[in-house]
Amino acid sequence: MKRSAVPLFVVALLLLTVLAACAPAAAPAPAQPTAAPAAPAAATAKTYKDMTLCYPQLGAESDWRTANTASFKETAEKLGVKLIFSDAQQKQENQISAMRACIQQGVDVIALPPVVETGWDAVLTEAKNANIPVIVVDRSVSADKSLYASHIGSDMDIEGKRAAAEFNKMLPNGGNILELSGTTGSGAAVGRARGFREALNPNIKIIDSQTGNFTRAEGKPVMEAFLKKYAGQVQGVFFHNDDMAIGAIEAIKAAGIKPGDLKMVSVDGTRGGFQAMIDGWLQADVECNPLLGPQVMDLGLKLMNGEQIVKEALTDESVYYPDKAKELLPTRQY
Ligand code: GYE
Repeated sequence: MKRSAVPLFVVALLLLTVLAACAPAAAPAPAQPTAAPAAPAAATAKTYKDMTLCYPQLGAESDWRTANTASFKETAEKLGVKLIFSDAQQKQENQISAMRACIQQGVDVIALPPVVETGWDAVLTEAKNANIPVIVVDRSVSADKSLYASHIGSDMDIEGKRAAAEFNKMLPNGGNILELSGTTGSGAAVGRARGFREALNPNIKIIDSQTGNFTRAEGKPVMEAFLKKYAGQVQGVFFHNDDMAIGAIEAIKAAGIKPGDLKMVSVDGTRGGFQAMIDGWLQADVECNPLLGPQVMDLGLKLMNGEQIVKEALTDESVYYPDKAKELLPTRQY
């Protein structure tokens, strides 16, 4: 007998229709697109263009500082960061009021280059209470580490030790030296003086130490006074920065002293310092890098996105000498 003429696929189709009709009508298919989980929060990560960064610069006392300011301004411009910049003219109270204005404004991040180490607890607490992270830049603060997010800058103690090592090499039989130190109470001056004393050979005596406030204008008269007082009694001078060295060199020249008569070491490695090495005045210049803008803004963005950042980021630095000064000078960025 011949089988039914109804093709198999028609039977299958009929069966499917019956099954579909029997399915519970009260369960409409869920609307797929709206039921999908919301986009992950990472999609809203902040970018540099969202950042308002407060930089209450401590002053404009040196070429180092000028380069540091330029680094912040140029980096902000390049990245699209909104920078609130001020110049405290080396006065802590000005830095504190600039910080308070930034807290009031509700900035995203404050980067603080503290003129001195102490006296920051109150304003750092105010920033913390306002949930504004503070990155301490360049010099250090003595405040509790819980009051700021991170510190980025140079190891000033190591810089002092590097300078001492130069005198140890140049004065193997000992001698008397002078110190022209930076701003009293600043992390840079405290650290450099401490490291220097720790590493200096005991046969080398620091017979006097006076501040020149990191400026050329103050370095010169301090050196003049030194030369009047200690003429013929000293073999060297340690300068806490190049600007004071440059100011002092004017006084040294005026006193008829020739390059090399006094052994001199400075800190920073600015173009002016390089020129002083080329001219024979400085026998070594300990590097201190001011170009901190990119690293600070990178850390700031990480903080805005709730990422973990390092508590202490120290800059990698070295020592420059006269033999390479001429060749390197054109490549120096500050
Ligand atoms: O060495 C000096 C400047 O804090 C590292 O400050 C900075 C120092 C720098 O005035 O030139």
